[in-house]
Amino acid sequence: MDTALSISVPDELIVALRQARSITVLTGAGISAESGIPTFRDSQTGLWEKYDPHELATPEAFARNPELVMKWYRWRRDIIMKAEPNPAHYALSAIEQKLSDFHLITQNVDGLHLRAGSKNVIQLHGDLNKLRCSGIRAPGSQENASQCSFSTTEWQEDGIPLCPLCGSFLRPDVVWFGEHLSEDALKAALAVSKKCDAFFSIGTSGMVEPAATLAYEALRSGAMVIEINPHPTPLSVYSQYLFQQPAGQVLPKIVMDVWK
Ligand code: BV8
Repeated sequence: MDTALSISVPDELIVALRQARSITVLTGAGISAESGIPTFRDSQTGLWEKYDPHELATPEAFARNPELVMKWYRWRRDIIMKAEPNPAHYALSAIEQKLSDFHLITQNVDGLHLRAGSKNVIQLHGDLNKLRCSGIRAPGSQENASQCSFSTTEWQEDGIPLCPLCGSFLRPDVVWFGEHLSEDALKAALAVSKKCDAFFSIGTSGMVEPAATLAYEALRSGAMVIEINPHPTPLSVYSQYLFQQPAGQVLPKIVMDVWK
């Protein structure tokens, strides 16, 4: 049996979503799990088993051992390059085309929402497909090297790419732990979380700040919260609707029942 058909969308939710003026969605690593991309909290595999992502995704780790950090990101980027968007990504892209006031915020850096056709995506934590100047001097770079505005999507095969403008190391264009998010992105994410009638939290454990506060901002503003996650999270008790099945099965069913 098609597992998506075994998911039932309550009638009152169907009516509420059809009547919603504004819908906001926050996604986390779980929405890409069915594309074969390990989530942050999945145990890392192979070489990376002994590393905690929180240890590697920091400016200190990069300053201390840029080779290791770039190796890790190259490993993750290889997985992303081989991955394809899954039905959950496509379902969100379909909803965006049907609604005039729909906003997608993602914590993911894999770019799969864009590849699935979503246009208006707030990438809170950056984009792993891009590199930017780190401002960290490479041996022999100009003395007064400081972070410049260079960025590229060209990753060289190995080693640490250097900024062609100032000679500093290039780094992944993502937000590391301990780094501030882009003010504009966070402001936009907060605004659309506060103004929506319905807020979907999809595939996120809700452990990372400030992204985790967005659902509570929506709740405080009176929005209905719908969580899609096979496992319970701190948000589950506050969610009006819980779908504890994979997003790749739940979202296409919601699109079919609500917007077909
Ligand atoms: C910051 C990019 C200000 C890099 C990432 C309070 C105030 C200020 C800071 C903090 C604070 N509290 C804590 C902090 C520090 C820190 C933080 O939150 N730490 C955590 C660990 C406690 N926050 C920061 O540092 C942020 N910066 O606040 O700046 C500041 C600065 C300095 C000093 C003071 C203040 C920056 C955070 C951004 C970090 N960068 N990514 C990279 O990717 O390499 S975060 C990283 O974790 C990923 O983006 C990932 O998406 C994100 C969150 O994890 P999830 O997406 O939720 O993924 P996870 O694996 O946890 O869960 C997956 C879920 O999916 C599970 O629940 C699973 O059940 C579910 N699932 C599985 N399969 C499916 C599924 N769901 C649906 N369908 C399925 N098939």
